[in-house]
Amino acid sequence: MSFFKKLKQRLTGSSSKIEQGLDAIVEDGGEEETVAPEEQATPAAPEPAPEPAPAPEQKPAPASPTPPAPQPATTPAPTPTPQPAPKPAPAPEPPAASPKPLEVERAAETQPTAAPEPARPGLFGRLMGRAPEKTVVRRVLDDDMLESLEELLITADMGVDTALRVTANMAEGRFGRRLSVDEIKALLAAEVTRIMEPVAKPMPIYAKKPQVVLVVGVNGSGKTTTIGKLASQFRAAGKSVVIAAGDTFRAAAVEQLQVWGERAGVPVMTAPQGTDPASLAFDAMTRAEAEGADLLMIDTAGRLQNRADLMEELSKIVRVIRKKDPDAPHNTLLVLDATTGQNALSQVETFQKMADVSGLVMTKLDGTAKGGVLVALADKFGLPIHAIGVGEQIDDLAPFDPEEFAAALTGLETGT
Ligand SMILES: Nc1nc2c(ncn2[C@@H]2O[C@H](COP(=O)(O)OP(=O)(O)O)[C@@H](O)[C@H]2O)c(=O)[nH]1
Ligand SMILES: [Mg+2]
Repeated sequence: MSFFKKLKQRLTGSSSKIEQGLDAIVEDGGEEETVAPEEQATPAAPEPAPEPAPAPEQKPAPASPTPPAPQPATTPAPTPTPQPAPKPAPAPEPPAASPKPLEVERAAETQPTAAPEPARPGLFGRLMGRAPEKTVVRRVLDDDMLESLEELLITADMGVDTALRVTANMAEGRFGRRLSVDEIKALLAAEVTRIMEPVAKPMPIYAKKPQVVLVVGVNGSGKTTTIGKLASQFRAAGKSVVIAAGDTFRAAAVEQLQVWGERAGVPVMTAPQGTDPASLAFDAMTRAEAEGADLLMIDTAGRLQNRADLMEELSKIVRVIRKKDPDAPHNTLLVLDATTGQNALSQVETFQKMADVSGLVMTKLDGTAKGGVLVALADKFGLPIHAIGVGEQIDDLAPFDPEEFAAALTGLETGT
């Protein structure tokens, strides 16, 4: 099964919420119209969109509001541009320039030719004795409808600011026009894609050995699982990996990581419960260097209840591994649980204060109705989204694809 189908199936929570909401909005105050025969051929054709929304209140594109990702400054020469990123094991090269037919986007870039005037052509069709006519419900895009759309996006966890910006851009140049549910979906998907595209970046891989990947996040967000999945993907890509079970606080966490290590075929360095994770990280670094490993992934505890302790723990790990490599960690991944919704935003803020977060992994996008939070995160922080988790199995981690995500989130039929 293609990953897109899987994502779509699993994002049902989010997409059905938006779909049902849109149905209700258009139904409320919409009118049935006959679909022109030429329109019937392309049912989901979006209204021609204006040029890439000039949106005056747009934030300066959040390219990187934080200190630029910890690009290893000197030693580890980044590999040539097309980063051989973590890929799902069996998956074919994710097409860099995604050649998927994305009518939505193309439409958004082309100037409106002539707005498809709905209504009338039905009569023509009937006069010509054409096939049975189809109808579609369209509603005039006015203030009321915009407000309803804003509310819907807020309930889908996009957050107020992002929801307002998205709806404003959707309305740009279309105020007073009649829109169907499919047309709104296409507009929404195009807008979401536009916001997400700049942040969809696989985790950069450097020539430096070992490349140290520190994984942080609150308890239960999916750090250990994500490390297992990533390790498996790196292994499949021919990389040698060492894992450090740095969550020494809970014995169960170490066992869990050992299981993942076995599944992924990757050695896991452990230390007795209660050991200083920094000394474990140091030992793991020594081993990874001695073995010439490509990657060292360090798991951490996520006890936010005691923020000062956690902060101290993380900074000590960083201090210690920097004794061996001043540029480490080369990546600091923040793992977020999509089901926490808007709370993910405050987690980013908190962890940015504690660590030099270089990228995000969003887990548990399967079966949550809060997938919209990813749009809010991209809009607000602009941190790269390296991968998304859509299940508990080892291959349930995928690169983040904005178009697929937008289609899955909005329930847009793409014919893929
Ligand atoms: N459905 C689903 N469950 C996940 C995903 N990622 C992790 N989990 C589950 O979330 C729970 C917590 O994960 P864990 O890796 O232990 O989180 P940690 O405390 O941050 O290390 C476990 O039951 C995982 O199986 C995901 O993408 N989808
Ligand atoms: Mg864990």
